Amino acid sequence: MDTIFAKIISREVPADIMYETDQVVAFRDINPQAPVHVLVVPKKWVKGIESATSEDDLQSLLLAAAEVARIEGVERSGYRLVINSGQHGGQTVDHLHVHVLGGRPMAWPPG
Ligand code: DGP
Repeated sequence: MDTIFAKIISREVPADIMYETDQVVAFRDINPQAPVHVLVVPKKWVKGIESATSEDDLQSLLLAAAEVARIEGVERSGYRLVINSGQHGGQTVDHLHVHVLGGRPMAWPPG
């Protein structure tokens, strides 16, 4: 499915890509909610975590998110990984992605 993230992966739409592997692309969120706010996106389209299967490489996705946190220098101070799913989850782009949020304390529970 051709979402905005597919266009970022194919470089049709510019983004601040700060990390890439054969499996994922990571780029800065256009509307950052924290000093560090990076989206980690699988190159292979998956609509969301609710439709992911064991065929999808979720391990690479999560390990890439942890690597992004390391690169951004928030590993020691701490950070949050978020996957929004569906309407109540606040998902606005139908292409699975992990938010890496850091650089400030995070509230719990989320609003
Ligand atoms: P979610 O609500 O979990 O589906 O998050 C989607 C995020 O994608 C949201 O925080 C804003 C971000 N976003 C949407 N369009 C673009 C874009 O064109 N470029 C970048 N860098 N981020 C985008």
